[in-house]
Amino acid sequence: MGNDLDVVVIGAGFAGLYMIHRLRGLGIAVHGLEAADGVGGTWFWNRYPGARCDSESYYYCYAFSRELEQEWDWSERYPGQAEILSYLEHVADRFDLRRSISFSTTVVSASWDGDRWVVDTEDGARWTCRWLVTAVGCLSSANVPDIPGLASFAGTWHHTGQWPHEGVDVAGRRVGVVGTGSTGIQAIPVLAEAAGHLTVFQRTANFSIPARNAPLSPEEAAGYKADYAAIREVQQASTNGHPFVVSDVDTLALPDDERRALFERAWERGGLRFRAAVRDVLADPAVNEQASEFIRSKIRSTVTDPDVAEALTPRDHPFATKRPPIDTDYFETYNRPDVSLVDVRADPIAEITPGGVRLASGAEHPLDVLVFATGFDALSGPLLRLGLRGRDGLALADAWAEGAATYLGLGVAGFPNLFTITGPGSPSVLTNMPTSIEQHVDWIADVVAHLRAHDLDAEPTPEAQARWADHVREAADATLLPQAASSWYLGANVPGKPRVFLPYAGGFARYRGMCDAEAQAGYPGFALRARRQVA
Ligand code: N01
Repeated sequence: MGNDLDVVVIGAGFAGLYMIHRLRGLGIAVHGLEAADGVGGTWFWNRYPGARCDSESYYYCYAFSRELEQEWDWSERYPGQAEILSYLEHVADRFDLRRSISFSTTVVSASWDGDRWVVDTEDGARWTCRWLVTAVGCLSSANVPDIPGLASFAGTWHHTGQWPHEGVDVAGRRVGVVGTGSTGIQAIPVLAEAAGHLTVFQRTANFSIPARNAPLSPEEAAGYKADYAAIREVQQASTNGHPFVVSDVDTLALPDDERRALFERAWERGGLRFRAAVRDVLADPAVNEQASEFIRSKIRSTVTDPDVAEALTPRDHPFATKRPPIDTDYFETYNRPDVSLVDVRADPIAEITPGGVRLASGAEHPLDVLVFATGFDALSGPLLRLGLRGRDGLALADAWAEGAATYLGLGVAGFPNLFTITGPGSPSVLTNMPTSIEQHVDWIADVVAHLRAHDLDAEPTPEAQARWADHVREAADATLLPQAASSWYLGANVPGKPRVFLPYAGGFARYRGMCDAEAQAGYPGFALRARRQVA
């Protein structure tokens, strides 16, 4: 294998694996570069206790192979990290993908030299290619808060997204968790089971819906397999890539008892389906407040100490304007005598000491293990750390100084022949990721085949990119999503990051239609240039 290729794909998670498979099927010379020593992406790195998918197993998987769909057996309603990793390892073997991937190979820079991409890796190797495809995930750049004194901590600390493969021994120890997003909410009940004492440092109370995880019965699994064609159709026509039909019931018009019964049924069913059970929940503040108040009432009735219940009750953002977590016994965990909640909005963390955490008030919390469930530099972060330089040496960090801007989330003006799977400005994190990934991969495979057939280079025009930025903003503003001021959707969780609403909130089906129209019209949003003839 030479290092000069048609396409280099960076990353070997859901996106990279399928991209390699698709391009190989078109007879295109492709190779993947992966920092980890195995496939899996998110599911390789996120091995924290309780790591599990919030989408249900029967649709958190590839749809491109009918055989794969029928062969693979999921064991639970929501697949755990280890099971998803096994699935992706199976995919890599079944489609013989490993021979097209270099593992333990971290990209440190990639530059367009006027003719090709030149990709340098940490091990000193150099790769060149005509098209560069990023498959680096949206949530792969860990955000560890810059808290004074962390280096002095005498215990061990870990970010959930970089969890040691050998695990962390918390048995009988004093464990602290910073962060109550989806990750913290999954990890806290599991850590509490093993730890001697668990202290949760909460800055923002969060809404959460019970997952209602359970083993998948053989009958359920067989039913899904028999229904896959219909399931996939609903996903493709949906707003979020989930196979749920959003309710058409006007909850504002319902009598109180009927509305409560509707919410109760959705609560009992659990999971992200709760959101779909409430029409207009992200469009109408009055509807949202009904759903928010219902969840608040559940927190009050679950948590026995009224002060703790109040501290856990979200009041600063409408339900689902931050990515809604789903949980197993999250609120119940605060009834344990060995779990304490510390409100670090009222009394912020001042420093980490050798012995634990000290708050602004001077209160000390002694700890042996500190867990940062503090999220990620989302969507733009994984791309920025690749060291990308486009035409005339333009650095991506400079191009995005005012915030990430793309055309359709698929490419960036000034960066020829670069395609970004689930990049900023695409529906990505607002959807079921494998569904969005497959749509992007198929679209990119088609455009690469087109460019190759016609010997063209392509990059988004600045005009198309500016129009798309306006549309992404309008789509977000048509919802309640921007109301969550501290949301990572806005980049608000990373100090200094420009506040731009990053994912496209206009809906998956609508977005897919726009991508298809772009291709059918011959890519009018891209400047297509005949290849420079190299002597
Ligand atoms: O990260 P987050 P996450 N001091 O950014 C707090 C996906 N996911 O890893 O809200 C104190 O949501 C921060 O507080 P605040 C899913 O898309 C998927 O939990 O900024 N606290 C917040 O509570 C999800 O949305 C699955 O005030 C600090 C928390 O840390 C996304 O990943 C499972 C702090 C971060 O929450 C990210 O979720 C898990 C500080 N300095 C995650 N800095 C599955 O489907 C941050 N916080 C499997």
